[in-house]
Amino acid sequence: MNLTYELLRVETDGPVTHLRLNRPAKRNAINNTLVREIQTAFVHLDPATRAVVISGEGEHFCAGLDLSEVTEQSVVEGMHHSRGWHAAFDQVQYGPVPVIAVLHGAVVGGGLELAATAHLRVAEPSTFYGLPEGQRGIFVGGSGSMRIPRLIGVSRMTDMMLTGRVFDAAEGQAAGLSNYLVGEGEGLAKAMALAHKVASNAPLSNYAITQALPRIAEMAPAEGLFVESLMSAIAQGDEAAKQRVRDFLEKRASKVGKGA
Ligand code: 1HE
Repeated sequence: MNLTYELLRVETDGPVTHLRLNRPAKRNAINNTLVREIQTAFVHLDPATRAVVISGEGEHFCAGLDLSEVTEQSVVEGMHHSRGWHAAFDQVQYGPVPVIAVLHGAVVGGGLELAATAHLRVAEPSTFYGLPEGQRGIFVGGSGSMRIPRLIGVSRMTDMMLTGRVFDAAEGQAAGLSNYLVGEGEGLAKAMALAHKVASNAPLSNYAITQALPRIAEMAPAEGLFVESLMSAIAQGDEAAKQRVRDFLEKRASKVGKGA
């Protein structure tokens, strides 16, 4: 399928698809076009894609919701608008492959909601995290209340929303907003390297990690353990798993180590 995008730049590097929010003049603020394009890109990922990297063009990752689109919205339109973001972001989190976000500059409001939807986050020192919804008189609507507390807890998110507290990159790393904190300008290279590493895993393992793990973590323990057994039996039954285990036993695979 030949898809063209107005506000997204899509590039491929072997098994890795790189999606770049491409609206730098508006700090990559997410308007209706961009949210639909994000959804479309994930629905129509090339079947050869094994991992996705998402980044932002310009000085900032993303300034959140395009505020120029909310002023004239009715209550019911607001509800549909929010549900539209949920549909798009669910497609990111529950799409076929792991997603790694590269963060720099502003990661605020809906931009933080998008970042929280990725499976891993790599931040540069310029990154700052904010949830200015409280100050704007609105509330998170792009899944932030569901996803952000799972990264940093309800208490920290409450502080960010009530007081407008902004976390810098180091505070975000300590709080769990980013998985990796790298040097300025090094985020994309790090994310691409991680994506290639992730892409070399057995696809079914990656699928279990991104799809089964977060669901099991939400289940009551007895149900979670049962689903874990199902998932592990399915994964180990796959030929890719059998080959990888044989490779280790026959000394062809790498050992576990810090440099691995
Ligand atoms: C925007 C937006 C936006 C920039 N909607 N137009 N998000 C916010 O409350 C964040 C609002 N933005 C900012 O605080 C700042 O723009 C930044 C810290 C992100 C960047 O500052 P700076 O100095 O680099 O850029 P700027 O000069 O403020 O903005 C450049 C242009 O982008 C300017 O437009 P211009 O036509 O005057 O050039 C800004 O108006 C425009 N712009 N951010 C619309 N967000 C699903 S619910 C999610 C709820 C939320 O996300 S609420 C949080 C919204």
